Amino acid sequence: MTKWARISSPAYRQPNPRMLAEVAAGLSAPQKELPPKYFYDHRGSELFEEITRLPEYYPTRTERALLEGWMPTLVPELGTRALIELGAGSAEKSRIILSAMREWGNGGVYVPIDVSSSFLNQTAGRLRREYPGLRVEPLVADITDDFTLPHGLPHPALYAFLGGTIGNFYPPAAIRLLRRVRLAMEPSDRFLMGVDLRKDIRRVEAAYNDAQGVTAAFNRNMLLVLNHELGANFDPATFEHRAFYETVTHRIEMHLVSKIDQDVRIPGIGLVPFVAGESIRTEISCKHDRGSVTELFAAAGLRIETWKTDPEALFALVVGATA
Ligand code: AVJ
Repeated sequence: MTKWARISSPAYRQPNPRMLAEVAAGLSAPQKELPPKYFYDHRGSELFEEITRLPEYYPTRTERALLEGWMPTLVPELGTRALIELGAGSAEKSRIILSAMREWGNGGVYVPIDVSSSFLNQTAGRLRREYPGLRVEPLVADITDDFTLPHGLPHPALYAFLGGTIGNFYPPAAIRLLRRVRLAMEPSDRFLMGVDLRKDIRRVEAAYNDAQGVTAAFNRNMLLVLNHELGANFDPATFEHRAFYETVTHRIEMHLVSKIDQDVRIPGIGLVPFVAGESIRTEISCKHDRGSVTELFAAAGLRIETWKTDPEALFALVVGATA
């Protein structure tokens, strides 16, 4: 096959075997489910950026204000020489930490890790121009999978997992991820995590049911990702966005609800039947408090060193150290 033929051939002709297996397993479960990482193709990443600017979506701007207030003192206190960021995306908030590293007078190393190579490489190029003294070493990896953290970085290193993305993980998976970070940490290293906090249900539900329908478009985009990557024939117009808070488990659940009885075809999987009203769970977003984070950390060999929230206690930034 020529190079050109390979480029013009649609993605689904060579489906990612891991994706195919995850989708097959998720759509054959009694409660159909898909991993939220499949929101983030280029369009999905754009839609998420749009979500972060919505008036209802408080997490991003709250976390940013916390970072702006704290990083200029925390980074010199820790003496941070390397920043390793899990799920970096557009690295918008990383700049706050990188600027503090530069102020503090150290060139340093930045390792942004993300599943989406498209956003990652764009970001890496831009950051190299903006921070000439910085070594930028992007890593394309799936942090929900067995990924390897880089070795040989200068210490103290700061591992960062921002945005409240830990909320996407069921507790056992969250603990596995935190353990992986813990194993890479030396005693002088720290872990900085953003967590969305438990609060008035109406406030949380509004953040996932915005008036402009951007979250609904973001949710439905996952079906387009499946169409493109696997050659599925989902019609997004036949699925409705639904997001609600589960009080027992303290989490938002996002679903796509089929409006009709239908069979969807996915090459390599077959026909996936839906009855009207049946849903696919596309995301959980767990909300935390200091107690629940203490438990997750303890299970991973970490302890909370510092816990900081905004005045309304909407969101927290946590610094973890090895226990
Ligand atoms: C990127 C996982 C933190 O859970 O709030 C936003 C994703 N989903 N609106 C979140 C999301 C719907 C977001 N995280």
